[in-house]
Amino acid sequence: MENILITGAFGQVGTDLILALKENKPGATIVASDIRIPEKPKPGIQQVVLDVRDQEELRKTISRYNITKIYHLASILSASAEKDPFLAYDININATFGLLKTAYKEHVRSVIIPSSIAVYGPGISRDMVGSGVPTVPQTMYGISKVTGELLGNYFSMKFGLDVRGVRFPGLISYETVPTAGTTDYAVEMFIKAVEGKPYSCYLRPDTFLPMMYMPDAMTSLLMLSDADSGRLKNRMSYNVAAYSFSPEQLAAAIKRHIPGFEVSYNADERQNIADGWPRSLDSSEAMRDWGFSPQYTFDAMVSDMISNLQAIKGRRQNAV
Ligand code: AKB
Repeated sequence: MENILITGAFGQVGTDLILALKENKPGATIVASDIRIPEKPKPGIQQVVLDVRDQEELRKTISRYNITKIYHLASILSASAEKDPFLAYDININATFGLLKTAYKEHVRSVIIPSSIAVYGPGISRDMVGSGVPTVPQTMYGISKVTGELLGNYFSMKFGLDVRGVRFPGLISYETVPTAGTTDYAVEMFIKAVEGKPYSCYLRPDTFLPMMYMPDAMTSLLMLSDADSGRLKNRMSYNVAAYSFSPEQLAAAIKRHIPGFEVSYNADERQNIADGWPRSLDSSEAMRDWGFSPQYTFDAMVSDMISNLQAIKGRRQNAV
């Protein structure tokens, strides 16, 4: 039976991963750790306060729960990393190295570390970017994600620790509001539309970025984690994405459901980050090696997001 530790468990990906693991891995022990945990314990999981930089606390947690697998999600995302690159280096690089070292020493069987489209940098052709395209990022987040990939490969080769990773595009979800990335505008736009408020977008209207709906992102993580190791030609850097769109295309799609919705555009420093990232990804290796293909089209994602956010709003109104 698996005993699974999630770091950064109450962020955007972790919140959905807890739900996905509960559904797909019944019987597994799920230990959700984060620097801050919800006051009200979530049912069916263990909640642990853990600063991922504290290797001794990490070691104790692994040992106490006899952890067999770690999803290492604790990370400072792109926009926050540019505001505090030293903190980002510490959490994204130093703590990732510490986690891999501790996982190896404590005989954890496997570690999954999501990477990001941020590994790519300016100077490449930005369309249908494959995993073999050189990764020369100019942001601290991108540098840290490339380093995480390289460290994962190193620990796999040198120590036989089974480390795997996907390069995520922008992720769209309704469970948690992301606040530290460059692709977060998409979730913010949905939320404002459902609240009946206008939205001021921090990216130019024509900024194309690869994106994916969270249920597909969860499927990709679980499929990669369960994939036969012999089939993995590329351990740490599987591109996954579903579609690409720009803010103006998303606004138009939302307006088909909520006609009065208004969006204005005021690009800020996050535009520079987005301009260095791919416009679209080639995800064919994930399909070839472990059969991943996303289920949600752009239109299906937009409808599902709006109906889920409307349901959440309704529940909140009823609770008042
Ligand atoms: C971000 O915008 O920083 C993240 C990412 C693409 O990794 N969503």
